[in-house]
Amino acid sequence: MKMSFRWYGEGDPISLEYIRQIPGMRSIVSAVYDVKPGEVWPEESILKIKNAVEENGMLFDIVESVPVPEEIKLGGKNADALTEVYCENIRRCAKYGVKCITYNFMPVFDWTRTQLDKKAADGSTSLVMYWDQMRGLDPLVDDINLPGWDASYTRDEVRELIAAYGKLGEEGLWANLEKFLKKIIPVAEECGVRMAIHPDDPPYPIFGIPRIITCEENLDRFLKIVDSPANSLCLCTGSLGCAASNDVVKMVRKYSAMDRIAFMHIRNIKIMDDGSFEERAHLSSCGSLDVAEIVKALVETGFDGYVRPDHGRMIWGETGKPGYGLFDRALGATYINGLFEAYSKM
Ligand SMILES: [Mn+2]
Repeated sequence: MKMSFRWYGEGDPISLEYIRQIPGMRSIVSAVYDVKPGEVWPEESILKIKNAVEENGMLFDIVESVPVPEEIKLGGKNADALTEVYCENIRRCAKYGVKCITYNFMPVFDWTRTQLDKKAADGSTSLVMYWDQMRGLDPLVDDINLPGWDASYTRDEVRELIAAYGKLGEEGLWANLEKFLKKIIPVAEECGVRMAIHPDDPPYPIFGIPRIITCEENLDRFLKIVDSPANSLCLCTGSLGCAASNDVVKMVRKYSAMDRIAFMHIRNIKIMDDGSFEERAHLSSCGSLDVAEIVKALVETGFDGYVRPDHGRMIWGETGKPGYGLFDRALGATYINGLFEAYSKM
């Protein structure tokens, strides 16, 4: 297991000097943030991250994310040219030592939450999605501005995108994903990179927008499209786990035994009776997921990929990027390290 920590580059209020002090921290998960999706990453930007990370005694060998432009997901007229750019970014990352690249195939918006700073009884805050805050919203009518959604789109652009995805449907999205994978995976294989797709978060359709990386049946289908370790999963326990129908421990055991998990995002969530969910501390007893059983499954299947503590709560008065403070993610890393050490020695 390779422990890692996400770092948002020089603009991140959490410094590499602090991250390196978390026991067992091996790798930094980062990306080039000064170019738009669909553009080639300047080599000097990749090298700059690598140098900063190595000066702090860690490795920059995992990227999250190289974003997939909407036009690729929609199969637009520039999809082929943009896929070429994507392949070039894989080659460039590999040139500077990157071994794993995470991405997602979520239409329009990445993760969806209704509040980023919900206060818990202990005074900590975390991200939540409450259905009573979601219901009744219609993105084709309302001026929706949920936290975490790309604010750079105008309301008309959002409407057009949602309409286009509605027309495309799930099977259309699968077809565009297949086309994309068949181009990028051979390139990844050639450069020794494992591509790791992040599941949809949450793993069900929202506002009628299709979502496909959601459940065991669909992950099986995804992995069969290109049957290669270069075509792998970023198994995010918190994303898959907020659908109660997903047996996350079973999925971890199965895909790790198949050597098709390149990257683990480990965090805990609490599912409420109506399907709403709250992000919680990593400890099994704090949420709906048995994090100990998840790590046990990884150890017993000889997991050798990357792990990072995913979102944390905001605690001890820390402010900053919701989900990405230092303190609770450091606690998460330490807890996960403890579980790995314990199960490895049993
Ligand atoms: Mn995740």
